[in-house]
Amino acid sequence: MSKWAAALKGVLPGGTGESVGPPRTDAKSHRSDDASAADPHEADRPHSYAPVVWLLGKVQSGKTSVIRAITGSSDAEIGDGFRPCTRTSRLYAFPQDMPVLRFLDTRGLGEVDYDPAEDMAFNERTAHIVLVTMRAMDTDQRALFEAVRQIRVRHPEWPIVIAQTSLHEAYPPGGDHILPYAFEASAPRDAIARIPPDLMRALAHQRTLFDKLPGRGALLFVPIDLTRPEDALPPADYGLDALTEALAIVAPAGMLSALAAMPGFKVDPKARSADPVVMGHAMAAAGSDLVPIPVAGAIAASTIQARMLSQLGRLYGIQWDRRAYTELTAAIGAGTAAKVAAGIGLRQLAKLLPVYGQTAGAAASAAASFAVTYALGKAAVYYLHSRRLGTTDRGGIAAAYQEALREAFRMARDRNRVPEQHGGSRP
Ligand SMILES: Nc1nc2c(ncn2[C@@H]2O[C@H](COP(=O)(O)OP(=O)(O)OP(=O)(O)O)[C@@H](O)[C@H]2O)c(=O)[nH]1
Ligand SMILES: [Mg+2]
Repeated sequence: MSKWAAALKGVLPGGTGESVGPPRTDAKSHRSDDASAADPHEADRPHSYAPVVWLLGKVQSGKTSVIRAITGSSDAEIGDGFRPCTRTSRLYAFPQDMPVLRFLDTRGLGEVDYDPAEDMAFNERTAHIVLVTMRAMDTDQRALFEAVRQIRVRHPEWPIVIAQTSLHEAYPPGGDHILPYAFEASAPRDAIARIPPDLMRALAHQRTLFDKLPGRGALLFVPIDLTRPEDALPPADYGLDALTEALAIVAPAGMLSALAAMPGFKVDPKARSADPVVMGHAMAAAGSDLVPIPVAGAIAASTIQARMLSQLGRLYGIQWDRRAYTELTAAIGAGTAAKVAAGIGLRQLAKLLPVYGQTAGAAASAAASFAVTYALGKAAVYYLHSRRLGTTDRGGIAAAYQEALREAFRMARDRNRVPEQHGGSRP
C-alpha cells in the first residue's frame, strides 16, 4: 500500500499525535525570562498579557482569513491593526485597545528561509498555540514542516492545529461544499463519500508530511474553506466550527477563555443543535399537548430519555457504552432531582419525585418527567462536550444537571403544570 493510501485510512476523524487534550495549564506558566527582551511592547501592559495564537503558513495560505473569521474583523481592520514585533512577524491584537487575544502573523515563510527562533522566544512568554495554515492542494510544504519541526524540538508538548485551507480548489467546476461538513468523525457516511478523491488524497498527503514531527503534543488537522460572500460558495466559513473546536480541545485553560471571547469562536458548536433535541424529548416525556410526536403519551419517560441520549451521542460522535453511562449517572447522583425540587419550594413534587412513575398525580408526574428529562439532556450535553475535549468533569456535570433542573421546574411551574400553583404549599 502506498504511503498516502495508508494515511488516507486515517484521514477521518481529524487527529493524530499522542495526546489530545494536554493537561490544562495556566496562561502564565510558559513564561521565560530570557524572552522578555524580544518583545518591544513589554512596557505596554495590556498588550503583553493577552495570549498569542501563532499563525504559521506560506504566503497566501489563509492566515489573515483565519484571523478575520475568528475575530469577526474586516480585512481593513486587521491590516491597520498589525504591528511589527520581530524581524519576520507582526502582531495583531484584538480588540486593539484592550486586547484579550493576539495573533502572531509570520510573514517570511515561503519567500525566504524562515528561522522560527526569534518568534519562539517571543511566544514562550504567553500561553501558546500554533495554528498552521496550508492550502490543501499545495503539496510543497517543506519550509513549513521544518519550521514546525524546530518548534516541536524545543517544545515537544506544544499542541499544533493544522488548517488545510481552500478546499474548493479540488472541487469539480461549479462544485459546492459538501454539507453537512464532511471532515469529522461524526459526519454522515454519505457526506464523507462525496469528498472528491483528489482532495482526499491531497489531505492525506499533507498528513504524511507531518508523520515525522517530533514531540508528544496533540496534532490536529482541520480542513476548512473560508471564502468571501462574493465568491458565492456558501457557507463562507466552511469548517470554522471544526477549527474552533479543535483549538478549544488543545488550548491551555488561560487561552481557552480568551478564545471563547472571540465573536467567531464557538467552544461547543454542537450545543445549538443539541438544544432542540433536549427540549423536544423533555416535552415528549411530559406527554404535553405541544409535543410533535403523536404517540408521545404512550411512551415511557425512560424510553424517551434513552432515545434522547442516543441522538445526542450521535451528534457529538460518542458511543454510549458502559463507561459513558456510568460516568454520566454517577455524576448526577441519586436523589438530586427531589432535593432540587424541595430547594425551590416544590415540596409536593419533591415528595412524589422518587416514585413519580408509579404513584404521582398526572400533573406532578408530567412536570417531573419534563424536568428530569430536560436536566438529563443538559447534563449529557455537558458530558459529551467534555468527552470530546478529552476531559471528564464530574462536578461540572452535576452542576449542569442541577441548574437545568431548576430551570425546568421553573418552566413547568410557569406553565401551571404543578399543583402548588393552585393553592399548594409555597416556600
Ligand atoms: N476560497 C478560499 N479562499 C481562501 C481561503 N483562505 C484564504 N483564501 C483566499 O486566499 C487569499 C489569501 O488569503 P489570506 O488569508 O490573505 O492569506 P495569508 O496567509 O494571510 O496571505 P499573506 O498575508 O499574503 O501571506 C485571499 O484572497 C483569501 O480570500 C480558503 O480557505 N478558501
Ligand atoms: Mg495575511
